[in-house]
Amino acid sequence: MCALALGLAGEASWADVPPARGLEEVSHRQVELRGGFWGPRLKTSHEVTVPHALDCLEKDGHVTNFDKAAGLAEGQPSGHAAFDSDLHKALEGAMYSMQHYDGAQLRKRTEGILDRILAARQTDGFLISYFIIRDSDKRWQDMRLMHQLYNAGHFFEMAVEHNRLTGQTRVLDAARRFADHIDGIFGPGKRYDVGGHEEIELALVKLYRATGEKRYLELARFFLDERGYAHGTERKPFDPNTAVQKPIPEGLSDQDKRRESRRARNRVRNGRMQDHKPLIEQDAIGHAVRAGYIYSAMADIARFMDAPQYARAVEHIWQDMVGRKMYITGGLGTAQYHDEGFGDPYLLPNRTYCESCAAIAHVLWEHRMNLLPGQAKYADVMELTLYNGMLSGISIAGNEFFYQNPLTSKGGRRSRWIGLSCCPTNLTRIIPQVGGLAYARGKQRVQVNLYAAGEATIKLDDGPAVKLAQQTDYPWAGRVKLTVTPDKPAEFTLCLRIPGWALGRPVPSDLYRFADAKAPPVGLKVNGKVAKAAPKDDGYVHLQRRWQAGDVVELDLPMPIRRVYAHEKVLADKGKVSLMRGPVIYCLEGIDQAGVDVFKLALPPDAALRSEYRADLLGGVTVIQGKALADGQRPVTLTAVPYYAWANREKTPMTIWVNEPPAMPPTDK
Ligand code: FUB
Ligand code: ZN
Repeated sequence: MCALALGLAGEASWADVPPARGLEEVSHRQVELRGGFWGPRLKTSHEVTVPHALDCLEKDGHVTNFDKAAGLAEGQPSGHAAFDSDLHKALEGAMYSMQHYDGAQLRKRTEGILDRILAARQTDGFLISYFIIRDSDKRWQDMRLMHQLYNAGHFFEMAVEHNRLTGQTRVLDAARRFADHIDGIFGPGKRYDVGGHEEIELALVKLYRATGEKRYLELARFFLDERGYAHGTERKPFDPNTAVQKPIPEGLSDQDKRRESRRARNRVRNGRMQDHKPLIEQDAIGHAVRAGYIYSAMADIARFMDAPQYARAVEHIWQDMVGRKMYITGGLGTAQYHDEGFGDPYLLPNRTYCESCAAIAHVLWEHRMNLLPGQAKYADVMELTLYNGMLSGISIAGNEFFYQNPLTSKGGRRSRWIGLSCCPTNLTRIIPQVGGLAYARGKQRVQVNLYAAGEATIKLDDGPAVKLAQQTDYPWAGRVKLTVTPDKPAEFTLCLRIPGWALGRPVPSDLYRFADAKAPPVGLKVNGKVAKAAPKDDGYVHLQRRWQAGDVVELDLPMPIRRVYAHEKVLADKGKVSLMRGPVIYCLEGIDQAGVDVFKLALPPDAALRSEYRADLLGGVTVIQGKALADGQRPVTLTAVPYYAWANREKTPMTIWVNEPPAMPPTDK
């Protein structure tokens, strides 16, 4: 166990800025996930994903871009204007990872890269390699397209994590200088504008929390408040009828024509950038990565400022998303409008977009939603997205990635790397953070959101430091043993999330439902004595007592195999069923169906299904098997594997939604 991670000293690196509302998070630094499902994944991330990401980024010129910007190398910038952000994300992932695993060599490597980044700093604090090398006079032009604030946001997030890992301030200071520079340009009475790709907003909240500097929080709020208004020197409501439409010039090359038409589309601000009207009037709309980040920031601002309008607005958006626009995997974004974004309500085609970054942004958003009012329904969706739509983005070996995560495919193969590597680098930083999603704390309250083998240390305000050890095979089995060890006997409430799936609901809306909503009873014991497992309205069982070292809580969440149906308005899933067990969504892969076409397989509603843990398969998974019909009549055995694990063997077709023939009428005998 890494002493650094469980020491409480690390928490002191947050400035003293408690949230105005809601709960506090328990940082990943206080949680060690060892063994079980996540332990090996964190280890793979540290040993394989992080070094692989840094290798690819170095090879693709992300680091030399900074050398060029520092005047230490010649040439034009490599890649897209957002290239810096990818490097910052991978470095951030390395920082998280080094909190949990020994990283002497990695530390040397990352510090070396940081030296090269910092060497490119401009005297005014500006630090984006692309604009230092070229277009220096256009630094703050074309804000819809050029990702300036997005790059800055990822730099700030990485700098905060570097500070938390090392205690050093050199990177954090550079982030502050850059944030001060931005704050000098944008804001009330200065320039009214916003970036086309949100991210800086949530990063500024982090920077505020790390430094205590209120201006950063106010700037984050400014960028929220300004969305949906005409920008320039004054603030006026956006009127789509007066949007400037410049004709595309004649005689351009195809590539330039494409770029210009993209620019024209972005000038006519549609919902793609959540900038067509004020955020507090919006539904879930537009590019799903940008959306997840700005919704996260809305929840943050509602938590750290007096801004109940953002709490109301983000809840409205959440209802729209979870009730009409989310895939059963927690994935978001259909590409209906060619914008990597949300489609119309209930329009959820299975050959779809569902970008890995969108799933990650979704996880981060649900985490913040959970902290706001402390309700389990958000952790339900966070868990669903983590185990399914997010995890499918990365191979089990940790070095291949999906950008898109469709629910059906003729055969998929993850890529070793992707040029604009938003998804691989985002996956590099989300896996080592998972421990930080598992708990939350409030006044005299410890909240368990995720069941995962490992140990956490949670310091309650004016209360004890509580060690919580979880022993569990979750998500393959629903038994969880929690050993509670406060450093002194103390009264507090241990809140255990009873997942929606254990109560007969796959999601907290009517977008998906189980064929049979009856749920077997949840078991609960405290020190061997049966306790009531009924959750309160917030979705948690509240165990309030005087806790002493060595108290043991045993939770038993039965995990029957569930058949899931989509809302009848989701035409793509009509006549189809999917399988879920615990929080895991299953799929059929051709390789497991002995020559039977997965798209022609049919699973009768009354077919018996059984589950079996297979240690030898796909890194250890529970598979589901049952009798199905091939070509409408031939009985065959169907084998379903967890969706996240698809495309880790040879390339074969895959589907989550399986045809379901009508039930056979009972025969007279
Ligand atoms: O533009 C930066 C990132 O690249 C976006 O978040 C992704 O959708 C991809 O387009
Ligand atoms: Zn991405």
